[in-house]
Amino acid sequence: MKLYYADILPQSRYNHKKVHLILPFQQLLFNTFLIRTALMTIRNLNIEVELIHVNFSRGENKNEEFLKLNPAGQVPVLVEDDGFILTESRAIIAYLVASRDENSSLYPLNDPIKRALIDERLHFDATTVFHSHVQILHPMIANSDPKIPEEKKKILRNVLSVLNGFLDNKNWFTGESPTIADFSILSNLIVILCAGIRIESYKNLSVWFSRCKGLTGFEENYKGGRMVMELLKKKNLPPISL
Ligand SMILES: N[C@@H](CCC(=O)N[C@@H](CS)C(=O)NCC(=O)O)C(=O)O
Repeated sequence: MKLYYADILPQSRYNHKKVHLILPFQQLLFNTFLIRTALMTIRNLNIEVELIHVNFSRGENKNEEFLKLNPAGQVPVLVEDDGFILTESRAIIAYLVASRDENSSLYPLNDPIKRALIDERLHFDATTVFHSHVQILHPMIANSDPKIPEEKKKILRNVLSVLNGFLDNKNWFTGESPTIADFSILSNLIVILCAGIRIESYKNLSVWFSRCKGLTGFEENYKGGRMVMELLKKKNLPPISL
């Protein structure tokens, strides 16, 4: 199995020696956390993967060979040894669990309701959590402008409240054990935290985040998120306050 990915820091992460890539700022925030979610799932399933670096700055994600794998020209792309190709990070993590450990509580195949709740959270993450921070960070970094319109802050505060509510009386987003929904939301939340946003007032979310520190692959994921902090500093932008 191979995983096509892109990285953005000059030094290698994920033990891949060939990673020497700095992407334009506009791409940066969209880039890494989807890969981190796929990797966290891979680490938790303890499966082997060959990481294949795609160099965006050389247009490798738009060349003919890559577009055969993903016509959208995006990573991550998963390629199985038998030629099966899969794109979309959340589809990839669900497939990884289903194909490698059908009894895993990370995405229980034999429990349609639990699985549906995990899918519900994954869709909320993809459609709502993702945009709530990208719509703030992307223009801020691209324009080196610290001003954030109040309505954008309100959207993000609301998303954090909703996430906090999802965790009422629960240790994890869909119950008493972590699932791929937690992995996916965690990668987004790491971006939010590394941008300087405080979540202490969202009690459930804050406690959940501390709990996540015990997950396999947490450190690697968090390390990837710190580039947001580095970027804000590099551009002389203050930490975001909501
Ligand atoms: N919905 C897709 C989004 C994939 C995506 O945005 N990938 C970024 C990097 S993480 C990318 O390849 N960007 C390059 C481009 O869009 O040209 C997913 O969840 O996998």
